[in-house]
Amino acid sequence: MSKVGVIMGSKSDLPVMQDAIDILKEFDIEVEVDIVSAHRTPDKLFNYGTNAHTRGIKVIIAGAGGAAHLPGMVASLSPLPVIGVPVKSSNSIDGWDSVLSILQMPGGVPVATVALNGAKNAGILAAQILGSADQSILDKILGYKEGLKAKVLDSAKDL
Ligand code: RP5
Repeated sequence: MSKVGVIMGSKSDLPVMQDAIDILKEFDIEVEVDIVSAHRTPDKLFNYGTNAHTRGIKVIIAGAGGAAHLPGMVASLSPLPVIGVPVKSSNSIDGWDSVLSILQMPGGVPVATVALNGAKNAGILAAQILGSADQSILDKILGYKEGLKAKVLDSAKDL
């Protein structure tokens, strides 16, 4: 079964990254969660980046804050698509540090960067990537979009 790897630089990122885990579980997608710090556990980062694709992970979601090098470094090591989540950590300069560290990747090493604290969208994007080759996941995405539409239409009924 296809898995999504969700990693974050610190356990302090978990309250934000939980949104990705929750939405993936809503789509019945298996999630492997780990803490991998680019700066504090560089060996673990290297092992994760070079091996994730060998154990059924198809997409990696990497969240980090501050000097957020985790998504980019994982992307440098892994052949898998990497989605980066800039986390607004407590000592951040309004989150711009996280956003720019993840966004401005050099040519050849893409990271699909979502909004600041946008872990939910990261989870949906990962599901969509898996869904492009898996009809049952694609059907769940279609259902999810129908739900979004219904909410908006319902909200307009009692204006
Ligand atoms: C980054 O530094 C982490 O991703 C986190 O967002 C931030 C703060 O980490 P802690 O000091 O809370 O462990 O590496």
